[in-house]
Amino acid sequence: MMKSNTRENSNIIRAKFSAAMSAMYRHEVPAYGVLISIVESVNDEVLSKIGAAGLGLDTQEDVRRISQERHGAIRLGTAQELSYIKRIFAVMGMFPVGYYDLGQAGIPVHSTAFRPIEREALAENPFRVFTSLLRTELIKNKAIRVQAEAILSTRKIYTDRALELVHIAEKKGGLDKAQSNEFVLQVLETFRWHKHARVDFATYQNLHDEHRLIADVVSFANPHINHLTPRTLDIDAAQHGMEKSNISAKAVVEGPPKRQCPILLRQTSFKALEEKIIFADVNDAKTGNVETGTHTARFGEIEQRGVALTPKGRKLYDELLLETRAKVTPSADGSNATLYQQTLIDVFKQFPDTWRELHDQKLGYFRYRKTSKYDNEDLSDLKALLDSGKITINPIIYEDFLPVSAAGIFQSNLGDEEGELTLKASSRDEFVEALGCEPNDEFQLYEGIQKRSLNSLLNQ
Ligand code: OOG
Ligand code: NI
Repeated sequence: MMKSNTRENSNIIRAKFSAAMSAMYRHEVPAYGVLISIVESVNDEVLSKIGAAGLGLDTQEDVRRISQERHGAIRLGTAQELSYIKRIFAVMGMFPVGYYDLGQAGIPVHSTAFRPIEREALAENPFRVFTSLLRTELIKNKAIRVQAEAILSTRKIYTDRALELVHIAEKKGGLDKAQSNEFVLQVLETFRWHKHARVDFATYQNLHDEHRLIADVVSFANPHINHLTPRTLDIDAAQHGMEKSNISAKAVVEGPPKRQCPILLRQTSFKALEEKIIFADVNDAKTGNVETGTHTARFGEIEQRGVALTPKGRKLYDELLLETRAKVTPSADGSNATLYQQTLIDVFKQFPDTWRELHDQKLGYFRYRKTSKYDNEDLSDLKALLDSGKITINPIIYEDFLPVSAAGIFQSNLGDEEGELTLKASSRDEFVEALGCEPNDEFQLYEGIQKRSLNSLLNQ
């Protein structure tokens, strides 16, 4: 077989894609480049203080890759766009996981996360894309709804060549190196920012009056990537770094509080930029004037991840978050941010904060490793084996998203005046139909990793 025909591993295609997105976004949004340097210096400092071992980093993890992007986000307009993106991401080894109903928070989208699902693939390159689908049925004004759907139905967000390469990959079971390089460049076009809107000023205004997000999805020729998110080892330090660099940071860090044993996901972002756009009814025949306006959609975000929780752990997390928010609702202007953080810390004292408690109470997922003391023991009493140091545990990192946090990220980038929509109940079935399959269940994936690690003890 000729070497040039060798298939490129999907992990490599994903890594190339994530690097290409990063370069493009830094160029498009210079503040994002500043954010990356803040994250890099915070991470360097943490690593030099406590080292990779102190962080309990996965042994497969490459320290040099710590500050790289972990996720991005896009918002699609039609079922067909979603079903195509599923096929495009599959070529990169990314599959839909989870269903997020943002409607509950007054945001007219529902979402899934396309991500690698195998542990080895995650370790290779964990890049994922939070992918939302606009729910046009929520547009109250019927004429505008019909118009928005008509506008969306005529756009083509993927290049012909990108789709051709998807077909080739599906037929041949992959792409060769040259094809995969071309594929990455072609797919990048879908996420590029274009300052030319596809609609005129009046239409933009009408869409915007319904909801800012509706204008963001419908007015443009393609679903520009709206943020990228590198991983930080100390999100509180990075948040301070943003404030010091005059980057307008979101008022509160979303998710659980700072803890000894990090759980799930903590996130913060800088506010979306106001960018100049040019409307479609551009040239005034007499004056030659171009009708311009501004649009806010694109921002930067950072994240810090902890252990994945079991359904029992997740239930406790949801309850404690609710309890916190019943006491203090974080206001968009940040005026009660300190009180909110303090309340969060206090309420979360109810959440056990050692790995052993999280493990023993079945609140989190872990991988097991045998130590030199282990000698083919019976695995029925894991606690005894852990007590005697015959086996040890490592947290399995959470790879997904949190709906309340996601809503907070959306909202901080939409302006404070939103929340007008009265939303119908979620429509998971519709989303699944548009996607063309059931998304993977995140709990099953983590449980599978934990089980396999247990089984591999037997075979070691
Ligand atoms: C997605 C917001 C959600 C996250 O990290 O929770 C998200 C969007 O603004 O399109 O990315
Ligand atoms: Ni995000």
